Amino acid sequence: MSETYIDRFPAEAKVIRSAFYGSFLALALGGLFGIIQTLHRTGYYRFIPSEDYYTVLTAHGVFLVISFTIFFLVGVFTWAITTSLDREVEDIRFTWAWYGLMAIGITITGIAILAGFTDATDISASVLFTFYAPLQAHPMFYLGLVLFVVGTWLAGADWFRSWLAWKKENPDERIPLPTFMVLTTMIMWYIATLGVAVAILLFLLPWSLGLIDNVNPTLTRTLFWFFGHPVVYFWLMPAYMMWYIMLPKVSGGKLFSDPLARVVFVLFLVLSVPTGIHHQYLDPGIAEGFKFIAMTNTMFLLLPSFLTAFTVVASMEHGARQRGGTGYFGWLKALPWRDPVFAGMALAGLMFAAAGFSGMVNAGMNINYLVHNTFWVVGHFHLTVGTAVALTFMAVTYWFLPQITGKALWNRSVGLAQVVTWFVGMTFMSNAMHRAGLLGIPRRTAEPLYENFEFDAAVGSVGELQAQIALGGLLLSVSLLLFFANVIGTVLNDRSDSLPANEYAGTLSGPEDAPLVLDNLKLWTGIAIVLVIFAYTFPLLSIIGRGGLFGPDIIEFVPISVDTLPVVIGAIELVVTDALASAADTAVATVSVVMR
Ligand code: HAS
Ligand code: CU
Repeated sequence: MSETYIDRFPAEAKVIRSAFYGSFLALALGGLFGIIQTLHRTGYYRFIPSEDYYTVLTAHGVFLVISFTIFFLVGVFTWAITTSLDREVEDIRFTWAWYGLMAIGITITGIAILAGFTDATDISASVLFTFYAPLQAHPMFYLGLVLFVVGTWLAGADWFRSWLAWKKENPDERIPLPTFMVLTTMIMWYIATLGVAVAILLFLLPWSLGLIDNVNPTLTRTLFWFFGHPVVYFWLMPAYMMWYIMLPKVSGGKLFSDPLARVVFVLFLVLSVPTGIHHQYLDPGIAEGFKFIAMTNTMFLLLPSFLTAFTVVASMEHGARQRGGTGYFGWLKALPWRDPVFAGMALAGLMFAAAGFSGMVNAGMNINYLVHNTFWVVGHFHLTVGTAVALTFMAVTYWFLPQITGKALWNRSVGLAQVVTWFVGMTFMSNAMHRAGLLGIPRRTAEPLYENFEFDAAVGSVGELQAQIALGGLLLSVSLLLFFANVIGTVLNDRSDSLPANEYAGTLSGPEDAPLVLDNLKLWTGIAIVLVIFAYTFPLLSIIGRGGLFGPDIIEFVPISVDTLPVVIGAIELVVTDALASAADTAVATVSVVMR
């Protein structure tokens, strides 16, 4: 491989470009709404009526976490599949079809949201990206989301198809790592989106169309979070993919361990879904025992991120030492900090270490009561999806754009300034948001400082926190302007013939060191499904039993736990006995084989 991506795959480069441009358009719109609401909430500059705040917040959320992230990642995944299998897509018309479906879907949803700003039509969808009932959106909002998600399903089918075709020709080869990452992520996504598909198709859309009178809000919320937690890994896993296959290369070295990377993606596949109830610790209609199970699963789910921190930093250190770095920490200086691709990803990783910390706080059932629905949570997700993911995507854009356009990056220094500004802006904004949350300042409102109520800051003051949040928001906006200047400058450049080749990092310990079972996708899918069944069957049955399939929700008063707990304990007993029995069987069988 010594050619650029566009030389080798001109047709696919076109689709990826369209996906990226769609993604950047969403980023621009989402960013614009972001600065409007930062200035509004902090009281620095208000020009929208507070009634429009929910519309702004919905647009900010949906455009950024649904359109920006997912359009970008389908581009990256198409690149990863074609590059690592060294194979064109099976049918480029099919690829365009899923892209088209996604684009049409999100346009319909977007129009439904933006129509909320005008009284000229009844259409509106100010329901936030979580679209909890009883907030109701115009049917267009849900319909657009359905089309968008079906588009992503077809995209997954496209990538599976490529892999199966490749496998037929290479029956004895290991799945190339980037392809492995795409496939495991997509299986996770198929399982996760079942929850939101049921919530929309069975309940929210018919309700919004007037076909049914009620929904059960606890049920639709639970189905939302069935999807809403794993969706965060749908954003994260492509960023992790770039940390595994691109960061070591730009650091000047190789990936420390391919087998560990596979383990990480398998763990995400298996554990991402049965944890969603950790967003509902404060929901009354769910028994404490079920919340406890979700918490336990969440704590296990920290493992793949800890493994990632280890593997990725070890790979960076290897790169730094290849570049002449020495000492316990001195090697850090040998890293290519002036390269925006490297600096952006490394700073995103650094931020994610802090994000993981606030995630662990969220995940603790008892500490969650302190931070839930406060500004703390907003701080948390601006470090995760807003930095670990978004900053990684912006940084790798500086590598991808030349590959898919054949044009040199407009300006590397502007790129470097952009990633640093993002990091600094987010440091101000997120840190202050976390602190504001600890004071009890709520999220999701235009008027966070209630009248006749004093928020007591232990250190500093509420005014100082507001100032930091506004300053952070401004820096983020500047960073976005720099980003778009670079994208536009690059697109307007002439074609260049001195671009680097389309390559990703080699490995120190390669796939030959990974046990074969890791590539057994059927096995991991099976385990993932079983875990989901365990984590969700009883909570869902109990929610439906109490509130009815179509509402009207909570009939009894809360808290509930006593009557559902024996069922759970009974079920656990059954499973454990079963597991022990089959473990014993396997042991006997293995021993007899070994003895023979
Ligand atoms: Fe979260 C709420 C728990 C990760 C996103 N999360 C949210 C919401 C969003 C979100 C959007 O348990 C709000 C939803 C809403 O609107 O209500 N989250 C966790 C946990 C993790 C976690 C345990 N979240 C994410 C990621 C997200 C994301 C990733 C997006 C991409 N989160 C929660 C909980 C809530 C929640 C509760 C509900 C709160 C409530 O009450 O409402 C874990 O996955 C985190 C694990 C991470 C680590 C860090 C490992 C460190 C690494 C860095 C390596 C360093 C490098 C660089 C590479 C353990 C990998 C080195 C550089 C050098 C220079 C050396
Ligand atoms: Cu979560």
